[in-house]
Amino acid sequence: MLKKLIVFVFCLVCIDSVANNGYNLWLQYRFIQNEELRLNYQSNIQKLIPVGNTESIKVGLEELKRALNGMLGSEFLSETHDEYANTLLFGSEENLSEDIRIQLGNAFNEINDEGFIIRSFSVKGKKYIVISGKTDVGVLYGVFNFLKLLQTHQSIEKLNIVDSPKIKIRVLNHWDNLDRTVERGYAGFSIWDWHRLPDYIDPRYIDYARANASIGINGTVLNNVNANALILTPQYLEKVEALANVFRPYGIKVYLTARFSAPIEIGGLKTADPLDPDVIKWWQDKAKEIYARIPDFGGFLVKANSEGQPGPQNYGRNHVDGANMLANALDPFGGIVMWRAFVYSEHDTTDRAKQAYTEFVPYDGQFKDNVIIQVKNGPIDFQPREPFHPMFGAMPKTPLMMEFQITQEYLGQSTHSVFLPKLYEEVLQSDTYRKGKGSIVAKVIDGTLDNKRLTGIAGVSNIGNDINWTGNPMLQANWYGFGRLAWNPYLHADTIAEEWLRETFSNHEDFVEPVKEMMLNSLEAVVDYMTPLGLHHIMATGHHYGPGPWVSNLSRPEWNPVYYHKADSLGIGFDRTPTGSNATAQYAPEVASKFNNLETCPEKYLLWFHHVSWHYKLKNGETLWDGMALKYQEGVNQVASMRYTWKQVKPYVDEERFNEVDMLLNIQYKEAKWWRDACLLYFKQYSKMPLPKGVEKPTQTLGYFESLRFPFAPGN
Ligand code: GCV
Repeated sequence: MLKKLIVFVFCLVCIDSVANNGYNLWLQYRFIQNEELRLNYQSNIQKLIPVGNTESIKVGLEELKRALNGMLGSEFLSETHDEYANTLLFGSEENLSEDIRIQLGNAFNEINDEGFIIRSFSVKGKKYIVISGKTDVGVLYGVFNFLKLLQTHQSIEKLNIVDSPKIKIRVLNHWDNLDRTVERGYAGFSIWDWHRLPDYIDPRYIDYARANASIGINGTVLNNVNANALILTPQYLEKVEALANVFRPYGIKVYLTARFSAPIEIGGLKTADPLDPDVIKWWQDKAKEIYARIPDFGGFLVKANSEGQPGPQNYGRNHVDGANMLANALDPFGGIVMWRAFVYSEHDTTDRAKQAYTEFVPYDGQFKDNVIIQVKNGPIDFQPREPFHPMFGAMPKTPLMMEFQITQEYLGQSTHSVFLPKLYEEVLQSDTYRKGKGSIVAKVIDGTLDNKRLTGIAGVSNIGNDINWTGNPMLQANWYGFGRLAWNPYLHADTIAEEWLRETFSNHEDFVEPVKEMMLNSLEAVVDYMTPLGLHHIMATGHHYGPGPWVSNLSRPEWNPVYYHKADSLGIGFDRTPTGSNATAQYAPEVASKFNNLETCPEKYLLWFHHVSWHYKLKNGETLWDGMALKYQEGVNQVASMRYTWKQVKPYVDEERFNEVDMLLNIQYKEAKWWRDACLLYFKQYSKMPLPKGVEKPTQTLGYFESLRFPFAPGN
């Protein structure tokens, strides 16, 4: 007992004395206190043998040394180990000796070019752990996965892991501007120091690449989709080239957003008409120029004819004309075009939720092979909860890539601890019924539903130059989780949360279990205190920080929250059934009928699809008004319990990160109450019903909430 106590106190001292600002993300490589485990790892890895001499192998070796020294004690890997030492060997298939290759058997047939094999075996009394793949980048992914085993304290005695990414293009989208502001960024300024590039290579670029490679992200779109054409000038391409050179060993390709009007703005042409021969030639020459600098350049991401961005429609052309013209320019070099489907028009008076589908679905099958359409997860815009985008079930002949938002534009920004893999999982598991039951979105995205060759997934980055990268240590989990789901869209949020917690903070069960639960419940909490029961887009104007259900005076109808909630004296909600906008008709009949029918429509989407009376009876017997008010309260209660949980795990967390998360949870709690009070006071004007028992009384008036202004809210 005494011994246990001493060990416990020692542990506390260790944890507390190590300052941790979160910069190292999930690549903490903490010293393994458990001696038995540490000795076991040490005896299995006495010698490191890199096979091959490429940059990817070299960075793999550096990572292994850094990690093993951190976890197993400094410099335990002695150069003097004899040839019988147990060995960790890593290299690609073609560089392995025949003896080693034979041990890996047919495993190479089971992986793709980015996949890896980790296998342990003994030959003549000597133990081997071999990490291999078809390419050196595959090997690097294997190295990071091996290190994950160690970081999460798993056995390395009988290893036989064979794994490959299921999606080909796994990219972060940075909405970073050239002046280093970040659109919808809540973690400081852009990490791209354009002014000092190309000569100054910030070490952060390397750490960014390490972090991405560790979760299998293989591409980065460096600049904002609201694009500046200057990025395509030689002055900036030189800087882009420098970044591409840093990222290459880590398997990360660089992509750029292409401003459709660039031929005019930087090319001196009079038009950007995609069918104009001079415009076509301008883009072909631009592609040639880019590839001369960056031979593995990934391609372009394009936001066209959306929210004021220029596009082919400015010239009477369509999305196919625009995307295919750019695709033709990139094709000779193997580049792709990611063409965004986030479009809605002020001139279209139909439901905004229907517009992307209406505009794109007729073009199914008309895009070139190297075009992929990037579709947001839901039909409106990254709300705390949306049903899946109907386009995922409607374009069998066109590659569609998922766009998730990792940055929390509408989910409390970086002060609210929300674990987004829960949201991603919900979308990926949604059934489109396109080919009958089981046609889930994950199968559309990984291409298996329709045998697609080009597959992709994008996450709008939450990274900035804050020391902890994401402005809140808990939100690093969303970058991590996006990467893990991009690698394997069938993973469960539960698994991801657990891995991340073990790697990032502690393997102690008394830490992992409660904090995992807190993370897994955090999405429902934010949905409840912001937009329960299918409410959506009732955030304040512009910056989207805080509630604004009362806003009704913006120039475009679909920018106003009142457009979405439609509260009136009879009830609340947007009727998207056949009696209303009929947006449900864009889904497969099985899905449409489920959403149309009040009996079968999941209550989490109730007010997304239906306008119902304040007296409507929910499944639990409560009236809609009471149920809604109680949901708002439940969201607040959930944050209270998150705060409590966090306080309980103080002994397992370093002081710096503990305090930071603690303070942020306090802000979240305050803001959850703000959301509850402001929304309930506002909706109460229509329901004219009292707050049910159990819901706290607001301490401010509606007028007070309406008067709040945040002229310098970030990310706007
Ligand atoms: C980059 C929303 C955001 C915009 C963003 C846009 C998009 O409307 O508020 O900041 O612009 O989505 O995804 O293009």
